[in-house]
Amino acid sequence: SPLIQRSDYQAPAYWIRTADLTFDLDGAKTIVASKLQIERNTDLPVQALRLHGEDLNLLRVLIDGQSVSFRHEDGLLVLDAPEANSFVLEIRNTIAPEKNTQLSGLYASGSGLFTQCEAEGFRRITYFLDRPDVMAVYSVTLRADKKKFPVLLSNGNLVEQGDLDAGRHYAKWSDPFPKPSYLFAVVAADLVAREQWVRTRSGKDHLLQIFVKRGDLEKTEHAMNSLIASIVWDEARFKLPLDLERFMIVAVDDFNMGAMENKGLNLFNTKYVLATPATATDADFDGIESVVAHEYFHNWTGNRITCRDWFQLSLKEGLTVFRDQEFSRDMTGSASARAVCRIGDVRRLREVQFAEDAGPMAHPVRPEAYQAIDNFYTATVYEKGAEVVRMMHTLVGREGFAAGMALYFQRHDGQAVTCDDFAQAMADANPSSHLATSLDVFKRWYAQAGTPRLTARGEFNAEAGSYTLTLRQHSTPGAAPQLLPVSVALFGRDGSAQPLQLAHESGAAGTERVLVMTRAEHRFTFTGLTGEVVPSLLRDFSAPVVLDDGLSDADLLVLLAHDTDAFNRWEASQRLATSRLLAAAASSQPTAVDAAYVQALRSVLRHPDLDPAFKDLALTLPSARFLMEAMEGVDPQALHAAREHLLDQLAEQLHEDWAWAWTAHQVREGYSPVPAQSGRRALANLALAMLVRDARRSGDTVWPGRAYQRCKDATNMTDRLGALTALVYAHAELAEPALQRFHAQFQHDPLVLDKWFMLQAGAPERDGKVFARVRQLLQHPDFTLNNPNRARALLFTWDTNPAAFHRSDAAGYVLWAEKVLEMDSVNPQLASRFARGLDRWRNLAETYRNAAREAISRVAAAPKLSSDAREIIDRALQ
Ligand code: BAL
Ligand code: ZN
Repeated sequence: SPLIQRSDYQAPAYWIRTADLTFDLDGAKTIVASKLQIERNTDLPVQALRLHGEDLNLLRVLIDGQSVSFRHEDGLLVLDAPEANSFVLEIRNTIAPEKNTQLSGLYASGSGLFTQCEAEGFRRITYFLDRPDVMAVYSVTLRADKKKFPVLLSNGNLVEQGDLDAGRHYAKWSDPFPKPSYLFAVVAADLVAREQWVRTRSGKDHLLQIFVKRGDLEKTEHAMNSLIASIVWDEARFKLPLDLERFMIVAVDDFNMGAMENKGLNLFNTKYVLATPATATDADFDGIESVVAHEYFHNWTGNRITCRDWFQLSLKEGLTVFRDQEFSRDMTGSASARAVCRIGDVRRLREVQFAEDAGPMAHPVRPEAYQAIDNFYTATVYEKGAEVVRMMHTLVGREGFAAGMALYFQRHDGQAVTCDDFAQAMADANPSSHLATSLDVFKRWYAQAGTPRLTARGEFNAEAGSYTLTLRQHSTPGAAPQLLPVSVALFGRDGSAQPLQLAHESGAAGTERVLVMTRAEHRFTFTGLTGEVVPSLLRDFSAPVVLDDGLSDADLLVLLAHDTDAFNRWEASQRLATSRLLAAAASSQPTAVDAAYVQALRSVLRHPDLDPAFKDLALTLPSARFLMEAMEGVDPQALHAAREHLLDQLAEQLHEDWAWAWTAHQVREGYSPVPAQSGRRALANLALAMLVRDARRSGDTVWPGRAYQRCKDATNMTDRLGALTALVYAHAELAEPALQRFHAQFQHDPLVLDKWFMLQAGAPERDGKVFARVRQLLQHPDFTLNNPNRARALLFTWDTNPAAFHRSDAAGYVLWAEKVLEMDSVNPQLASRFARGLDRWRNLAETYRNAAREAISRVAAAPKLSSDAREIIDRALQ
């Protein structure tokens, strides 16, 4: 496929004003009749009408009731320009949903039919101008067998329904809001709904519905509560009300994404809808809350104002991720739980997005070119995009940001716009902010790929009582300096926060402030200091950069003990761990851990005031994925061995402390997925994992026995899975019987079975056992590549498990190549995601690198490869 360039954007030659669609729904053959009111775009020269279409069987084409000639060119249906500037185009075609294993367009899942149209799935339903800047008003008639498909849904409002001959029935839906085709949706299935009426501030009543399979209704309470909370929050924080009479969520088993924000009819991966304490973990409950919110928030940021073209994807995704992150933080109800959310977000950003930005798929938040747009639903567009919005928020403040949002909607409601339009509205609403005065510099965040590096060095002048901080940014080669908000505080060696008085300023000084960099180098001198200070920089991770602040262990221990910013306090724990792990991985001898570090961790664990959720994060070592990005020429086996060895030592030396932590953090009240409980469960589970690990050394049987007992009698999934994880990760003897029990107990619950696969594929490798298990599980009767959740649970977990994937005998890479090809023939979007498992192959040590190149080349040489996978593989080899 050709490369599509952002600079080639042209307005559409035709507009589609209304789309009147009729579906005769059937799994084997669905007939689609489309009647489109089209207007020529008179700003452009007269040209042929070119319609997108893919895997369609065309029956007829009429213009104003007359049949016309057409031709196929480059996958487009081409009609000579009609004489009239305004005309009606009628198309009739068929599609085969049951054969659609790609899960894009109209497809079958179980006994139902569902759609996924973003980004370019609508063209797999009928011929259309399938681009986001063409917005039409849709009316949809659905006809189907009533027994098989009792529920018939589409966007908007139900205007009519009734019975037809021969056991069939119909429903007519009409959506008053003009929308791009990617927001279109249809569902025909045997479903039941949880329903709830809500009244918004204007006094209007709205019907909320969550549709699921029979038997799953009791699992929808949390999703419904999350939806109601999202509606309330968006109206309170941004004055954005629900604009629909009816808001529907439908859960589907087979789904490529997490969920999809179709106007008024969100489709959701069951993973982000269904939860009960017995089947879902605390993390699952959080995931549901954030995805329900995310899709709901899209109704304004995405649907009311949409993207002009797919290069602007972050316009809606970065902004909506920022909104859902803010929502989740606001929902926690405490400062420390907010920080825990932030740490989780940054952890994902650094593990996934920083790696992406350093590899062959590196691209700016607003990409310049793509071959398959599906490949650009990335951590960069989503998570880095959200950081860009967060930096705006930092620069203009909470009120200023709300004003910028208001101006954005005032200017662009109902339009398809660009990232520039958003930034301009934010700047115009805050004219004296750094964002407005350095807007061009700020907008480099949209244009430049790569993670900037920030070097900070401080010098204390005892005589002057001053501290000079020099900040230097190093962008990737060829890139210009970016605007960086650097949040800073200074602590005395005793841990006391110091006033931040800049040399030229007068007036009262606070103890935290944001320094704004717009150039490569800045120098700031703070005065009025009485002693040496330790800088705390980039507080709350105020910019998505890699920081080199040159702090010593002694400095980091001050921050770990005293920093008032929980993020940087956590960061200190990670830095102390990282330097030790990198040194150990580089050494050929097992490295003994130092007492000062162990004591610091003990102090955190035993701290009377720190939140258990925070302790869990601070005592969890950085992941191998994170560490691999801090190294060059990575030997994944050596890194894994170093990490395991450090864990073993922490398990042994903190044994008494872990035992205390386990006992002290049991939750005795009834289950609720609130931070006050989930933090305790997380810390208790970490402690249990360490105790079972240590039993391997000591031969103790009590802790593995306790874990096994917990697997049997836990009253919630978080505790049950925590105990099972402890056994499996420690390769305990009791792991096998516990896994068998778990499978027997949950074999009829696909989402829980996914956890069973994931747990085994993600276990720390030991003597090749995990890899052997993955091979075995690929043959398991419950495994299939046709269900994306299941494929992800096993294969995507495995290919991010460093020592089980990166093997010195290359067998991991051989299996990877095999599975990329197999998956590609079923579901290219899924395959191209999986193919990214070797993105960072050039950063591996030589033997791994050579073997990885060979495996990628084998995929590249395959005679048939989808354009999705082709793009990933070609870029990997470039
Ligand atoms: N728009 C695709 C799914 C999501 O980001 O919500
Ligand atoms: Zn989204």
